[in-house]
Amino acid sequence: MKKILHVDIDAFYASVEQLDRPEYRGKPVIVGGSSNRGVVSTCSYEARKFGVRSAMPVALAKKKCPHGIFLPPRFDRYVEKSKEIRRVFSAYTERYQTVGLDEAYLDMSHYENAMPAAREIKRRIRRETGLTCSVGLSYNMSLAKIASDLKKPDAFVVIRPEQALEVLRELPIGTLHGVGKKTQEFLVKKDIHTIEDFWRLSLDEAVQMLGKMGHALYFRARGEDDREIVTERAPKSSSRETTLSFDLYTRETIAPIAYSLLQEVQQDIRDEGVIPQTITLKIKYADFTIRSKQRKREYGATWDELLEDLLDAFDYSPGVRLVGVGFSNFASPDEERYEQLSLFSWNSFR
Ligand code: TTP
Ligand code: MG
Repeated sequence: MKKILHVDIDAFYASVEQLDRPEYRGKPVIVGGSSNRGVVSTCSYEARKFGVRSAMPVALAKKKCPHGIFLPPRFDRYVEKSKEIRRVFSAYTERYQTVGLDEAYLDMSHYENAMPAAREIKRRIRRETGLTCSVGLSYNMSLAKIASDLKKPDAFVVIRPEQALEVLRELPIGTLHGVGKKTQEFLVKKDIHTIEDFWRLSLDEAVQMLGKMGHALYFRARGEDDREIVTERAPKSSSRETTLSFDLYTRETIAPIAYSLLQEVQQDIRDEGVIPQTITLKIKYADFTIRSKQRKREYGATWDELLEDLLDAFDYSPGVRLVGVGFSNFASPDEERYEQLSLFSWNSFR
């Protein structure tokens, strides 16, 4: 049996702000705005009491929590803290898989008893980084993540094999990794609200309804997940493109398509846990000639801004039939280069 630990820092950006500015501790801190079109990145648990949430417009957050402390994100600092956290992980296992900056799965199977080691990791993160985290320990990735989320913040939750079904039974279907907002809405329309409701479906029905993901979810709903922790480097580039149903001739009509591709490809790289340094915009014209241009991640620039800049660099008047957005030049989060990367904003794709 595998032993998997999932670690997730509590209110990550907001906690870093409270760590660096002690006068903000115990107060509702809301991080967001500036480079991310005015949405909340995250907020401290004190702010959550007022109903503030990630991805909420900052304007709405101000209504809900007028006395909140609103701060712009400082991505450099979050990347720095993320490195410190990873340093703790690597003292316990070589096999860990990061997701974004504040989350990771650790393979602890080499421990006879993983509990004391897991407790120590949690304590050391607290002591060495000043941040609290929630951890979940179980026998696969899906359950470890569910465990770490059950009693946030500052939680330590173990799900043993014999407890899995009982824990899963009552959880909302959206708790399962792989059920996004759209899938959840779709399932709720079919009167499937909880994981127990999902158990009603046969494997065939789940696949018919949700395709390949239905297959994975059928098993995850039953506490089965055979995914392995991926430590090796993911692909060297990642891109998305779309062929248009008719030619477009202006920047204004092409920009929204490019932005939505950017969001998709950001989601892809987030799933892969890699940090790109170069963004490419590719345009195929009506006569099938292809042009592409790249921008390197500059200090302080967001991907949105770099894409904006790339969009300015093309002539659209010959007519465009395909648009592509790609990332390349990946740095492993463990490499030194990672330190130099100025930001890794998730706001645009959550
Ligand atoms: P999460 O781990 O999802 O959230 P969190 O750490 O702030 O809070 P908790 O885990 O205690 O529920 O995301 C980690 C960081 O990612 C978060 O601090 C800010 C960033 N983020 C965004 O920028 N936009 C978002 O929509 C979300 C969910 C997170
Ligand atoms: Mg977190």
